[in-house]
Amino acid sequence: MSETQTIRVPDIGDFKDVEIIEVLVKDGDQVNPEDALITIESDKASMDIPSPAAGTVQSVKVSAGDKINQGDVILLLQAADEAAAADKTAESNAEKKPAAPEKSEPPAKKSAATAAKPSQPPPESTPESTPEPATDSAQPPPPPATPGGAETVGSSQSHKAHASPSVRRFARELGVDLGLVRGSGRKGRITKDDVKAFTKAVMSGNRVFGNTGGFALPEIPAVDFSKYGPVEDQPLTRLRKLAGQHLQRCWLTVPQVTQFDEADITELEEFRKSKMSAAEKAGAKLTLVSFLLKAVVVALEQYPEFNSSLSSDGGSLIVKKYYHIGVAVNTDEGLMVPIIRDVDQKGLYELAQEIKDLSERARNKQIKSSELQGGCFTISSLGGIGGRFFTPIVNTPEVAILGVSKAYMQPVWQDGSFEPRLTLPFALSYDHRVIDGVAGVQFTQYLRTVLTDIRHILL
Ligand code: CAO
Repeated sequence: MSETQTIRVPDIGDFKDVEIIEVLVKDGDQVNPEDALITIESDKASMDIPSPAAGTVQSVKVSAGDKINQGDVILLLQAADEAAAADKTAESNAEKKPAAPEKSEPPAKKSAATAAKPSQPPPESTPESTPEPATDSAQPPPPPATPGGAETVGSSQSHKAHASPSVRRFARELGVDLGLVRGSGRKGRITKDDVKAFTKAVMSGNRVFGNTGGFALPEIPAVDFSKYGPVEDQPLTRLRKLAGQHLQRCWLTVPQVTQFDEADITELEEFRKSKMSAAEKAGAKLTLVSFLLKAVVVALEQYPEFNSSLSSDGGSLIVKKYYHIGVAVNTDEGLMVPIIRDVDQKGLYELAQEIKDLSERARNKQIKSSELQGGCFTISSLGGIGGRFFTPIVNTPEVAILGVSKAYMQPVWQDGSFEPRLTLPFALSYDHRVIDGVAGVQFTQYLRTVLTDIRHILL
C-alpha cells in the first residue's frame, strides 16, 4: 500500500515570501522525481520546485499568486509503491534543492537560446553558486519545429525570454526557440501552454519559419470574440487551409508589384458574340477567358521572362518553352487553380470546352492533383462577378499573374467625338526579383494591344 507524502517547500536559501507564478501540476497528475511542481519567482530570479519522489498528485494546496516560504505545504503525493518502500519515513520536502534559479533576464553569455543549434542543446542559465539541475546534455538533438525539416530560426531574443527552467527544458525538447514565443503569463512570462500553442501553430502551417529571410512575425493575439457578441465556429475546409497556407507563403516570400491597365475590347466582344452560337454547337461556352488565355500566351512569347521561374537556389532563371496556364476557379470549398496545358497549340473553342470541363470538375471535387501542377502563369478572372481592379497574388514559383475584372462601357474620345467603348480593367502582379517595372508595364501594354485587336493572336 503506497503512502501519502506531504511535499513541502524545500530550503530556498534567502528567499522569503516568494510568489508562486505557475502551478505546473494538478490533482491526479503522475509525477516523477525531479518533475517541476511549481515555479516561484522573486524580484531577481525564478526557479522550479521539483518533486522529490514519484507518485500521483492527490491534492494541490497552493495556487498561482500565493506567497510561500520554506516548509510550506505544496501538495499531497500518493507515492508510487517503490518510492514509498524506499523512503517510508520521509515527510518529504526533501532536503532536495529546488531546480537552479534562473535570473529573469540572464546575461547573453549564459542564455538558454533554445534550439538555435539542435545538435548542441545549450545549457540552462544557472548562477554559479547553485547546484545544476538534472542535465539535459545527454538528450538527442530535438526535432525540427518547422514543417519540411526546416530548422527553427534562432533568435537573439531567446535568452531574454521570460520562462521558468522547466518551460525552457520543454521548449528545448520540442526544438522551439523561446525568443519567438509570445508569453501569456504574468508580465509576459512564457508558459508550457504557450510553447504548445506555438508548436501547434507552426506544425499547422499558420506560422512558418526558416527560409523566410530570418524574420519572425509578431504573433496575432488570440481574441475571444464571444465576449463581444454571439459567434459561430465554422471549421475551414481542407482546401481552404491548404490554399491559405500557399497564399501566405506566396505573399511573404515574393516581393510583388501590381501594374494596372485597361483594354478596349469592343471589337473582341463583337467577335466573341458572333461566334457564340458556333461555339455552343461545338459544346463550348465562349467567354472572355478563352481569349485571355490566347492573348496572355502571345504576350508571354513576346516577353519570355514572364514565362519563367527562379531556380531554387535563386541563382538562375528557368525559362519555359511550353505554355501551361492556370485558371483560378472559385469553388464552395475554396480556390483551385487547374492548369490548361499547351494553350499555344489549342483553338478558342477547345480552350472554352476545357475551361468548362476543368471548372465543373473542380467544383465537383473531381480534379486530379496532376491537373493542378506544372503551370507557368495564372489568370484570375472576376469578370463574371464585378469589381473594377484587384491585386492578385503571384502564384509562386510562377512569376506573374493576371487579374481581370468586369468589362464596362465608357465614353472614349475618338476622332473628334465620344464613342461608347467596352473597357476591360486588368492588373498584372509580378515577382520584382525577376521582372523590372519597365518590363511589367511593357507586358501590360502589349497585352492591351493584343486584346484591343485580337488579330494579334494570329501573328
Ligand atoms: N467582363 C464582363 N463579363 C464577363 C467577364 C468580364 N471580364 N468575364 C466573364 N464575363 C461574363 C461571361 O461572359 C458570362 O456571361 P454570360 O453568362 O452572359 O454569358 C458571365 O460573366 C459568367 O461567366 P463565368 O464565370 O461563368 O465564366 P468565365 O469563363 O468568365 O469564368 C471561371 C470561368 C472559372 C474563371 C469563373 O467561373 C471563376 O471561377 N471565377 C472566379 C475566379 C476567382 O475566384 N478568382 C479570385 C481569386 S483571388 O486572386
